[in-house]
Amino acid sequence: MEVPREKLVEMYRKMLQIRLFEEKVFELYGQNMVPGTIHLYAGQEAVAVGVCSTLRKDDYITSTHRGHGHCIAKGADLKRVMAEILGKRTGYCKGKGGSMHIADFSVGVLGATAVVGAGLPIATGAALSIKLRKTDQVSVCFFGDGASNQGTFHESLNMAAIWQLPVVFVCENNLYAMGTRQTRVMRIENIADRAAAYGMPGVTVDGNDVLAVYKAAETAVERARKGGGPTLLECKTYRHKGHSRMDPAKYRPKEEVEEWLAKDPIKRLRSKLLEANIMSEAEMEEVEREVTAEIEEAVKFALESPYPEPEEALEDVYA
Ligand SMILES: Cc1ncc(C[n+]2csc(CCOP(=O)(O)OP(=O)(O)O)c2C)c(N)n1
Ligand SMILES: [Mg+2]
Repeated sequence: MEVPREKLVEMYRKMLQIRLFEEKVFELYGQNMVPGTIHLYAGQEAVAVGVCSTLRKDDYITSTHRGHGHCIAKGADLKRVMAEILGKRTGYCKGKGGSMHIADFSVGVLGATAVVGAGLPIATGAALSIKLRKTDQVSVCFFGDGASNQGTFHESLNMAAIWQLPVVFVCENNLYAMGTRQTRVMRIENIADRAAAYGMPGVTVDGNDVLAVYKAAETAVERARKGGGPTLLECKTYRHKGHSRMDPAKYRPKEEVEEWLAKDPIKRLRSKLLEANIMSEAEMEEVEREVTAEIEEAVKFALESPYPEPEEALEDVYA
């Protein structure tokens, strides 16, 4: 494998960090500690990690309602993400945004949003700002298959293409938008085919293979950084759980769920690293211990933090 060992170990660590972090969030939700709902990323970790592993700290990303993984992969602080999810004052939005509104400009996370498709024009605008400022940063937009049917998708891709903006559009095609299967709302199988309509490369990869995602993202990011314009990168993946915490996902055939659980991106990377003698079982256990400790620290920090006071409700509000 041409990817350096440290990079591979780091990717394994990040994917595990996202998975275990969210398992904790799920547990805390069950204890009624999480205001609002949560949309878990389990099963899709290879997309955020594969893509963000090709980015610099000063590159930008926009995220979605299913955004914990994107923010963690881009380097957001676990403590502040956890505190925000629990509605605490030490969180990224001082506890007033919650799970779907994490942003951290210091690591290039321009923001998660609950509005499906809203990240597309924001990432495109950030790419326009990069072009006007003449820096060599890159802007990346994560969005779902459902979002690719929003008008914002078409407007953003067209504009990015005509202006050759440094943006990579990463479609996480997990086959469903809430309970709606892609086949019910699209005549095409590969969303990347839509790139042709705007005159940019469209690439489809196995989104549960972190190395495949990494390689495709590396090509697209390099192209954008060198002034070559945008790319639409479609990553085929699957969410392990329902759409949100309230959804038992009864609309998915049992065999389909089993097939995708067997393609778990973390298990796959594990086997690859073991087979290629890049990491040993013992080294993996060590990484797991470290990650578990970091998450426990984040939970402790969040639980011990205060809630915002009612008087703070209107602070930081633009009017
Ligand atoms: C503009 C808008 N329309 C509808 C919704 C309700 N909604 C929330 S998530 C979602 C599905 C999104 O599907 P997709 O883009 O595939 O992302 P996924 O949930 O699969 O990650 C919908 C319709 C919304 N939040 N915003
Ligand atoms: Mg989807």
